[in-house]
Order: sequence, then structure tokens, then C-alpha cells
Amino acid sequence: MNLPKHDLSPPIPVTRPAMPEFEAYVEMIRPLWDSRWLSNRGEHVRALEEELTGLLGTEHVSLLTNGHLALETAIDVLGLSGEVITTPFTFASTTHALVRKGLTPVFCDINPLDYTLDVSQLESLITDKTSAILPVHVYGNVCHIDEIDRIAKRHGLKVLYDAAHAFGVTHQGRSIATYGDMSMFSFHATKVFHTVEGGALAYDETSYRDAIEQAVNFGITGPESVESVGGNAKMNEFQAAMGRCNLPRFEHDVMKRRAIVERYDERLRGIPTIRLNRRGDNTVSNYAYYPVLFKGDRRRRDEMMAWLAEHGIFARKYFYPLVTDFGCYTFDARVPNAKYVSDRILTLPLYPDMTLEMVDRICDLIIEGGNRT
Ligand code: T4K
Repeated sequence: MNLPKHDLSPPIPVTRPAMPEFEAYVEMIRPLWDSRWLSNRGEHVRALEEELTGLLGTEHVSLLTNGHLALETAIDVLGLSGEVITTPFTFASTTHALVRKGLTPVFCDINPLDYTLDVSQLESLITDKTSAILPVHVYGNVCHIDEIDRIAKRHGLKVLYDAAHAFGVTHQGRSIATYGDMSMFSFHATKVFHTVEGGALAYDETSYRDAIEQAVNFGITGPESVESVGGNAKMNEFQAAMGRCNLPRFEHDVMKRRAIVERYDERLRGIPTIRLNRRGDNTVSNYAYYPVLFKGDRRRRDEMMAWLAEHGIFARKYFYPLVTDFGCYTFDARVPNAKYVSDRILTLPLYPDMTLEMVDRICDLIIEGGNRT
């Protein structure tokens, strides 16, 4: 039988979690069998918070059970109310966090090049009910932070960054976590650095620290005192141990990701039907995602995704549908750029274990698939 050579290769998912050496993880968790201290701010959680504080460059880092609960906790601790201006081009979590906390998301369109908030529209959306801006460093692309900062200061608004994709990114020589009032990072298994499930809040304001600690542990402040109506969003010791094992390999993984991204860029740049991601100036990227925009009719993207899947390549439509089109919502938002991008974007496989041959195989298929239409 005359099968194309690609069909014999193993499938390639959009991502695969980085794993530490098995023995290294076992060594890290072995003491837990003696101490039996498995959760509630154990040794690994405290150690990882300290390690991350150094890396993220903020005064404080608090670890939580996942990124989504970190967002909800941040909303409480920052005391947000009324309306919050945010992006529709994101994962469900960003909007759900606002709505679940009783707030009204007000959608600002994105700019069509780096897919972050179009800051030129921000001020027109501010009302007397607005309490904050919740921008997303989507794909690790840095938002227009200087302008966001200026506008927030002018109107007395809080800025909470959804930095789920931006762990390790620096901008203008500063860690991305040092901008805004607080940044949320996701350490889900699919992220550049992970704790299986997990999340963090990074911030400078010391008073937030106790408030977060209460919020994630039922408001308990001592053996016989409960001072606020907190929930449970604590990271456990097995998660933190995974993080401590993964952290030393993070820089190396980013270098591997970078080599993969550069190969994609080299192979796909100049194809007239494709627009590549703009990672921005003065930025050191973490190469978290590789989104490609297929110009023209939206069917081109869908056909390309199906064509790749036929050959065992599982790209994903991050982020389609737009939040504003979710079945659970009835928002009436005018966000044409976000709609255009969401209808045409495809996120290609990217993870440190990928080889350049795998990238070539994907690019060959994209070129071949593009020539068919
Ligand atoms: N804000 C933003 C902007 C976010 O993107 C996210 C999460 C959050 C907030 C909330 O943070 P967390 O609460 O999640 O910490 C995945 C992730 O589950 C989610 O964390 C992430 N964003 C989102 C962009 O991607 P799905 O629904 O695409 O996951 P799933 O199960 O389809 O997995 C994607 C691929 O990853 C699979 O095709 C195979 C691979 N995979 C996945 C898992 C879970 C593995 O190889 N091993 C695994 O264990 O959401």
C-alpha cells in the first residue's frame, strides 16, 4: 500500500506537560510519608512561594489550588465591584471568574496584531460603576501595560492581570508580574511551568497577603478564630513538590520552546495566507503558545485543522468561540477584531519534547494543505 509517510508517524497533541525525573519527584515527596503534613501551607508550599518570589520579582507570591480560584480570590481581595473591563478573547475562566463573583464584565475589543486589549477603546468603556481592568497577556503576549497603567491611575481603577500564559515573561527588563495591582499565573499541567494543577497570585501590597491566606482557608486566623467567610483554595504538598521539581528545568524548557518557535517562524513566515503571532518589542517571551491566523474565509482555518487532524496533528482553536458567544451568556458586545481573530486562529503544537523534525512535518502539511484550497 502506498501510504503518505506522515501517516506512519505518532500523533502530535497541541501540548504535553513537562515531567521531572521520576526519581527526583519521589525524593521530593518521600519526607511526606514521615511528616504526614500534606496540605494547609506545608513545607513545600512555603518553599515554592519563596522560590517564585525571587523569580517573579514581586514582594509576595501566594500559591493556590488552581489559576481560576486564584482569579476569584484576587477579585475578592482587591474588593472589586460593579463593572470590570476585560477581553472577550480568552479562556472561559477569565469571564467566569467575574460573573461567578457577581461582577459585570464589560468587553473591550482586542488589537488585531498581538490580540491583547485595544487600549485606544478602554476609556470610552469606563463608567461610574467601573472598579477595575482585567486584561489578559494572551499566549504570553504582553498587554499595552504603560497605557493601561496610565488610564487606571487617571480613573482610580485597580488592574488585575490574567497572566495565566505569561509565567517567566519579562518586559522592559522587568518581570511581567510587577505590573498592575496583582497578577494571576496558572500552573496547570498544560502550562510552561506547572504543578499539575495550581495557580499563584503575585503582588507587592503586604496587606493582601493575610487576606489571601484567609480567603483560601475558610477565613481561619487561629485555632479558635475565623474572621472572614473564606473558601478553600489551598495548594497541597504534592502539587508544590511537582513545582519544585519542575522549576530548575524551566529556563531550559523555554530555550527548547524557543528553538521550536524559531523553526515554525522560519518555515511559515512569508506565506501570504498566514499571519504569525507578534510577540512585541522589549519583551523576553516564554514561547507558551504558537497561534497562527489563517486569513480569508474562516473555513480555511477549520479545513486546515481537520487536514492536520487527519494526519495525527491535533492543533486547537484557542480561543474559539469567543466568550461573548458562549451558550451560557447573552452579552451584547461590539468586538469585531476579537470575532475576526477567533474565527481564524489555530494554535499549533508546542512543547519542549517536540523535535524540529516534528515541526517540519507540521509545516510541510500546512503548506501542502494550503495548496489544496
Ligand atoms: N486564564 C486563562 C487565560 C487561561 O488560559 C486559563 C487556563 C485560566 C485562566 C485558568 O487557569 P487554571 O484554573 O486552568 O489553572 C487547557 C487547560 O486546562 C487550562 O488550564 C488552560 N487555561 C487552557 C488554555 O487549556 P483545555 O480545555 O484545552 O484542556 P484539555 O484537557 O483539552 O488539554 C489540552 C491538551 O493538553 C490535550 O489535547 C492534551 C494535553 N494534555 C492535557 C492534560 C490535562 C496532556 O497531555 N496532559 C494532561 O494532563 O484547557
